[in-house]
Amino acid sequence: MENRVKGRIALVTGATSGIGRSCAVKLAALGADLVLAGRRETMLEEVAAHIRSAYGVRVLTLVLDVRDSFQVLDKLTHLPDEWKNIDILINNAGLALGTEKVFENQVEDIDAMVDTNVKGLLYVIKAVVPQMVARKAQGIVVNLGSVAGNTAYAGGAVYCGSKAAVRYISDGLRIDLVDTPIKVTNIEPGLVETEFSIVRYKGDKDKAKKVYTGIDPLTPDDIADTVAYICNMPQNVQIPEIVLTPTHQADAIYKHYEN
Ligand code: NDP
Ligand code: 8X3
Repeated sequence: MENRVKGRIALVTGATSGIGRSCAVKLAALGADLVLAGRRETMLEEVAAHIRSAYGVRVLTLVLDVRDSFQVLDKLTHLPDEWKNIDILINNAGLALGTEKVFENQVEDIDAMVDTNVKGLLYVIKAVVPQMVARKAQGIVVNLGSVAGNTAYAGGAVYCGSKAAVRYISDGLRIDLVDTPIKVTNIEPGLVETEFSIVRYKGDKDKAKKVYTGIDPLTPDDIADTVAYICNMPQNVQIPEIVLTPTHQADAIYKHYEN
């Protein structure tokens, strides 16, 4: 397959860990220059240092909380000239918090999920897509949805609702960009072993580990390979959505665990 990523500028949000980190490494391996964003500065610098030394591409780090609209718009619309033409946006920052019934969810958890997964994703789109449109770029927007956006499950109403929003925001964005060369994909993974469940269970690593034990989950590299595939498609091919699950997961609810 032709390499259509080399020399392009990619922004990855949530690049400090998991899927975002793997996407950053994969895109760098293909020769993209990277803008890496996340809140944890030390981890961001560690990822950037690894990528610079392993792949020799240019990397700019941005300590950024996507929930903060001012920060997102200010930092992403005032990039140095050599960075401002972002061609590929991997809109990945996101999280789940808690598994309570929806009427028992903590207010802070509701706010964090909606503010990050929905509003943060929209702020980043608002900051990045206009320059793609203005320069008639062959841009690519990849949003991280989830199988949770297609089927609600017990204890996941807010998270599932936020990922359903990502699905419809992706569809709406694709419609709004239909007269441009910009392509929009919603990736909808099932279980991927990352820090996701440690965050959801608020640091309880034993509980988090059980989510992935006995089911041979997807890895962040599986998602990064898919992102590379999407970005390498010829210009006439758009992939509106891709659902990926581990072999023993049928959808957001039906899963088979080996004992
Ligand atoms: P991780 O917890 O490993 O990574 C989440 C990333 O999001 C981190 O880099 C974190 O960085 C960043 N992030 C969280 N909140 C913010 C914020 N307010 N501002 C900026 N960055 C933020 O989880 P995953 O890699 O699994 O998750 C990545 C995406 O994939 C999420 O959108 C998630 O919903 C989605 N997804 C995950 C699946 C899974 O099973 N793991 C399946 C389907 C979708 P930092 O803390 O440094 O800010
Ligand atoms: C993450 C996948 O099934 O844990 O989006 O909600 S799941």
